Amino acid sequence: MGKNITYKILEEHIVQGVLRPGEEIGIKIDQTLTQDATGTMAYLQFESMAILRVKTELSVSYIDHNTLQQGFENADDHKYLQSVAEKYGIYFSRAGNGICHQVHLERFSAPGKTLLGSDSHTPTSGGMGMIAIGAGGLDVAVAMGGGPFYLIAPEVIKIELTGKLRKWVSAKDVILYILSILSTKGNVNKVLEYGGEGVKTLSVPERATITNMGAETGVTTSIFPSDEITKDFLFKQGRANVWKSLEADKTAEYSKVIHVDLSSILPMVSLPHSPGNVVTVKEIVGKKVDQVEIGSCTNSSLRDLMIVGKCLEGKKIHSNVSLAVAPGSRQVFSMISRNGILTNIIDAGARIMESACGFCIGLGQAPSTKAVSVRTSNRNFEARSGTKTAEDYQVSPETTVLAALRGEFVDPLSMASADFPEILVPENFLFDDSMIISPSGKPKEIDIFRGPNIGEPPRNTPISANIQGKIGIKVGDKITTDHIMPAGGALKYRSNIKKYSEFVFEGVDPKFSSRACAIRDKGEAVLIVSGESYGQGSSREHAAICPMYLGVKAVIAKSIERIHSANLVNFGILPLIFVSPSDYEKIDEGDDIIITDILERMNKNLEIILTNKTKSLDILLKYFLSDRQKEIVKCGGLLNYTKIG
Ligand code: MIC
Ligand code: SF4
Repeated sequence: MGKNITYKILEEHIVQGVLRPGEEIGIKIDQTLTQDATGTMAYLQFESMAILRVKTELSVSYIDHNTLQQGFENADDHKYLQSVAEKYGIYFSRAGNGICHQVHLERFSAPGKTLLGSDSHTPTSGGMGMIAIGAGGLDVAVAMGGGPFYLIAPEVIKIELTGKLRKWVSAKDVILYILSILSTKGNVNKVLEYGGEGVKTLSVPERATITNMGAETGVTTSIFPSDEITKDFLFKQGRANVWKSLEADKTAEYSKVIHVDLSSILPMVSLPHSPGNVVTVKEIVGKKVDQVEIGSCTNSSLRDLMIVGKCLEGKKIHSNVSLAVAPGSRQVFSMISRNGILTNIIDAGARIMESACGFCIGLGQAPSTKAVSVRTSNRNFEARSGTKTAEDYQVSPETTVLAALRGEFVDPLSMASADFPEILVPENFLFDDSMIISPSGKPKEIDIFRGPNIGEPPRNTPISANIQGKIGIKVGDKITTDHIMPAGGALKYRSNIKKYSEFVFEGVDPKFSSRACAIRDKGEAVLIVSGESYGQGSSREHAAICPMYLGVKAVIAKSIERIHSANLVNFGILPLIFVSPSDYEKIDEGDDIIITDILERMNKNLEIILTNKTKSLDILLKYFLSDRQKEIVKCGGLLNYTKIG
């Protein structure tokens, strides 16, 4: 039997376990990336491992999230990260150099390698034929220390692409279409592997748009083959030496095949407030638009901004629309400034943002009350933009630019195909890595800079045999990590757990944090109850660390998403699942509960019994934990388990 690309790479990297779908395996990680919002914790954890130099082939620390610098905190964190990078052998991409995923694709990603990143959109590099996975910062710290990364050997779904996209339709529409099929839940421990003739019609940045937003389906990662197009992209980036061909065998097996005819894809949009809420743009034509934001790691490549700039040439944006454009990397920024495209964008009336996450993470550009904001980004959760009443619609660059010009949604397919701007792939990309600082040759001479915002990562205590406590909050389905740990203005407290913990569930129930503290301070455990797909979205381990700090000992849900579940385990919080989902109705906020004999039942692989003392009834709970994970939870988290620090 032939092999698919995913298993070819996994086979080359497996160091523990048996490579069979559903089994836990440990793999060697070749490259890591961190960004500043998750990076400070990751490096504090790395420091506590007392390792002199990273053991990966390549590790890069990016500054791209917290670049607003209102107050000293962000700038201090940047200095901390720079000094750690220089000391421990990590490349450091300075603020302004671009969004981690875009820069990594351009300058570092390499076919056939593994990449672990402390950001959920790390699969962007899957467009280059890598196994690129998002994880919590602690997992990345362990990988930097040379430890394996553990995952469930995935089921591989093939997305068989045929045909060619029509003019005015682009890669974003493809991934939105796939989201309309797969939705944002039920795809845990799967990989989307692209193949078929249609692959050859897509450039590497277009493939990366697709693998980037594959994250919203909840899969482990997405991957494209590495072919002549990959080779050409790498050549033009001055990196042809890292290219290797990577294809699935003709007889490769997949758990499922989804056929997508690119020529039949229509312009798509994800409606508020979920990326999976997808319809065709045609269905909302004429809807008035207040704000247009172009950028983010999904759609800020040279190709995307060239289309935008060409469409804006000699035109002015609609008087009711505020348009902001953030090029994904300094490379893109510099190239559009030299070829006149930036002039078109400026002259049309756009506001030019720095090459960073910015509006996508709610740092700046919050829309007006009840505004319709049209964005090229990947997450349109309620309030993520910074305005709770605003509605975020996610579309392709083509759809955004037409909305900016007309002040309303326009179906790009209503445009003449002759009017679609022809984009020539450049002969060469302009690469200048001077904003990427190499590690120091004299690490002993580097002193780590620590501002007052940096605090030690807190630890959990080993789990006790019985958990006695209260349900601190009961939430519904699809609770994202943005709900649990909001970003935006609070993002600057990422290195200060005590302060950041005050924001847990802020948009859902602003009293949660003080209520949880009160329960914790009485010596009781806090528990969270949730519906389906708890912890969707970002990889931020703060959605586990801060609840842990508030005394949360277990999350009880109908289902929990992959990265978040792993983060809970890493910080010693039990991820528990209702055996019978209807039991969700039998437990409420404020209920007094007790869970007995946890350790013994886990040792015997028995289901766990929760007694709801308030309602005088028992509820059966299960857990999907490997033996290794059980030990981690018992110890109170990965730091205790590995006896780090
Ligand atoms: C996001 O898009 O939500 C983020 C901000 O990039 C997060 C990481 C974080 O919360 O720091 C992610 O995607 O993992
Ligand atoms: Fe940054 Fe947005 Fe991409 Fe997250 S999704 S890495 S916030 S650009």
